[in-house]
Amino acid sequence: MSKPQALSRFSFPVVVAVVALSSVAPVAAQTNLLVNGGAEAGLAGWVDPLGGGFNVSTITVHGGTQAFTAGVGGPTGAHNQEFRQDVSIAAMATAIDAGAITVTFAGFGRTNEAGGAADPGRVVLEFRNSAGTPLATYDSGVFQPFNAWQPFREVRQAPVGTRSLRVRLLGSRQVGVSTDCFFDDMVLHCTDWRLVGTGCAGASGVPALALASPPAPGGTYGLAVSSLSGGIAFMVTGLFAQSLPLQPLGLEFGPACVGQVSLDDVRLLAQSGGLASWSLALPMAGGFAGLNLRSQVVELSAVSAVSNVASVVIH
Ligand SMILES: [Ca+2]
Repeated sequence: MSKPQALSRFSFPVVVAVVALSSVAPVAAQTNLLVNGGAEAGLAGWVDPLGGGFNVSTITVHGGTQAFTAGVGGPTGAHNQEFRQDVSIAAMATAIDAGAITVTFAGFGRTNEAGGAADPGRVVLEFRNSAGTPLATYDSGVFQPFNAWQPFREVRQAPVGTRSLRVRLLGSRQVGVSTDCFFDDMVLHCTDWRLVGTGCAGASGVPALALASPPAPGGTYGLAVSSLSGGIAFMVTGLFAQSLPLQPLGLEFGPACVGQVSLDDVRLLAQSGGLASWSLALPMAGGFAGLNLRSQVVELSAVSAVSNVASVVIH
């Protein structure tokens, strides 16, 4: 009997052959939950709750041709300014309340100083519930050293009950007529990570996945693997789900063993004491936004096994 086409794709020689190929090609455009995070559309998407004025600079810019600046506004002398944007993530409520959503907020800010007078700039991210009450807050602190762009980046699990994210650009001055702090190239992402599907047992039980570091854009996504049994173990990562019974392959898989991930990226795992680790650097731009990245361990042994599946969607 000839082997079905779908099974030949998952045969052992093929698995071995693709071990050395290891990159999941970026195939989707970057999305950003923030509207106009880089000031290229002027002041669009943001509001000025204090009425203190907020401007766009075309001189002090990090990326593109414009950046936000508190700038000229309000009375001469001491003055506070704020520019903010609210992003609803209520559509992810179920995943948020299951602890599955991690928020990444990143960008660049700058505080200028002249003659001993600095105009401090900083950003705040609030995780707000349905009543608008902050449940958690990230504060970048004042951007420094002064007179140079400083990167900021926060990766944090959304607290249960979070329904919106408020990004606040804050500037203040003590003297003069201009608040010389700047903000540019800001991105906001939500990442949904969870375990799905079921594995099948090898000699040491069912291989299990756990989150080692969250899959934040611009960061390193890490998984920890346990309950391996000293065989040849691979992490299979793909962009599509499948349901492929493995027992017919004749590689000591039992009837409960199902391949649940497309074979876009396969890496051999070095294991010690039944444990292994795996990681994948995620791009900040042009990356995985909107895609479903799935990972599953396959271990070939006297009793072959597979793990459950780690599933990631970046919004
Ligand atoms: Ca810009």
